[in-house]
Amino acid sequence: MLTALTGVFGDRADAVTVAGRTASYEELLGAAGAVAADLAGVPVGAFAVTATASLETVAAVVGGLIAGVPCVPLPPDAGPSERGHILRDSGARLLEVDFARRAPAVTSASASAAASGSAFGSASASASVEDPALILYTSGTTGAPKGVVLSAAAITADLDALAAAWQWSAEDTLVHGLPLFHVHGLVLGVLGALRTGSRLVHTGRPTPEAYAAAAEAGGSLYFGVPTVWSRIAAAPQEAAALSRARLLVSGSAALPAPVFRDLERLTGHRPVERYGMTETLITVSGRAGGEVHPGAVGTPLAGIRTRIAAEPGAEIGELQLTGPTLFSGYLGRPEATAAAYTEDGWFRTGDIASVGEDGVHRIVGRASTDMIKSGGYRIGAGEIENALLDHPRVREAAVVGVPDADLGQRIVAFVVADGVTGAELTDFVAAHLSVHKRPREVRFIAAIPRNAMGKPQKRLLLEGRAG
Ligand code: MCA
Ligand code: AMP
Repeated sequence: MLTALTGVFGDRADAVTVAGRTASYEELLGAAGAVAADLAGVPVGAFAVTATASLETVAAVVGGLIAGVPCVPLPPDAGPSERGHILRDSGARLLEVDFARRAPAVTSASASAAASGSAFGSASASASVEDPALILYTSGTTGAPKGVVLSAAAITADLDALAAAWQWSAEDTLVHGLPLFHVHGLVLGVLGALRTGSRLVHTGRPTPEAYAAAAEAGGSLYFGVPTVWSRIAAAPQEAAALSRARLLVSGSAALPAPVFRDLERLTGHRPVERYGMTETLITVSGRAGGEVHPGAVGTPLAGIRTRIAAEPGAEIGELQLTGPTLFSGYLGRPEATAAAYTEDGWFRTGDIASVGEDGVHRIVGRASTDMIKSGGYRIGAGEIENALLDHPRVREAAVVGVPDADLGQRIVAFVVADGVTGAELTDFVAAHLSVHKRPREVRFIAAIPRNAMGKPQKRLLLEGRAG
């Protein structure tokens, strides 16, 4: 990985700013070198870091790349259940990072020299680009989150394809305020900046005010999930500041057409939408300087092939794809990995899509009601249901995603329980899992409607036809 960064390690004093703290590449590499030295001292299969929006998290990830040890970023607000699961499942050792501690031997020049030894840039001669670089935990429809193993090869293939699609270069200043434990904020938002050599300004939180302030300071390329963009579109003054930007990019969930149009009106920019998954990285995107349309996610990136698995006569169906950006598998779950592919080796996204004659892709829905996207976070209904069932007063639980103007979908929990309030159940989930996984609404019902197999009939719940 660091090889790719070689050309960009300059003497820029303001290379990376996170939540108001700025570091040069020299300082970042020094702190990352200290992390790498720690990792070299105690052989571990993977290490975890509490992925706050901070320079420490950036140093940890880069340190892992130098050492050739995969990093597991932990959501900082993860409660004991989620945190415990991730640490146990990955076997990762939790590392504390002190940004002030530097390994003096690691300078930009020496990192570049070390990097030239292997494509990964690892200090270890045996490391390969096919080795795991990151393990990101993400929800499935049932059960606890799975570790998605991403190699340096997949990450670099994706970042290079995105750089070409968005004309992203060292001339850019990338601005975003997304969490550093998912693909969007971490892979694109941190490693993308390091690979292209663009300055990075992470705003801490993705608020309209922070994005506008970064525009005044020279921000050119902006990332956001649709919730971020709709909040910006609702703040005309802040939105107007983004007219100085070069490119606005939206992803992680569908950008509503009215938000697209409001952004165009307020900023003068038609936002570029792109589509991806933790398991595949970003695979389809609009192009800088190309035509972009509301509701469309563009065309496949370089090296990606897509197909629609549709019933005969139908034009929409499951989007399936192949390419160099795909994950190496779910950690320790060969059956789940195998189940994610068709027999002829295409990855099943679970998203329903259509492709126009011009090759432009549109995502029209998801195959399963058990996968919820709220604020751009992917949340499995099963994980929330299990957390609710851990509460002693809850007898039954069924969780669905309901359309929401701000979050895209909001989590609604239908529960059979007594002697407990909705607010108490919300707090219970927020405390055991992550805060963003909490139900925004709890509805008490007499019984969960089930089919003959005992499976909850969630469509009835969504249609309000359950008592
Ligand atoms: C409220 N809070 C609570 C509770 N209620 N805390 C504990 N218990 C409760 N019952 C507090 C929280 O602590 C937080 O405090 C505050 O309420 C707001 O939290 P929340 O409502 O969750 O935040 P939000 O403002 O609604 O967040 C909107 C957001 C966020 C900023 C857009 O959803 C976000 O960052 N989304 C990005 C997700 C993302 O990056 N996804 C990419 C996945 P405090 O304010 O103090 O913290 S990667 C992907 O999808 C693929 C690859 C792709 O295509 O990109
Ligand atoms: P995650 O695993 O968090 O990376 O979530 C991946 C899912 O996010 C995909 O399977 C899609 O359902 C959704 N997604 C990502 N980008 C878009 C987009 N531009 N439009 C619609 N859905 C998207």
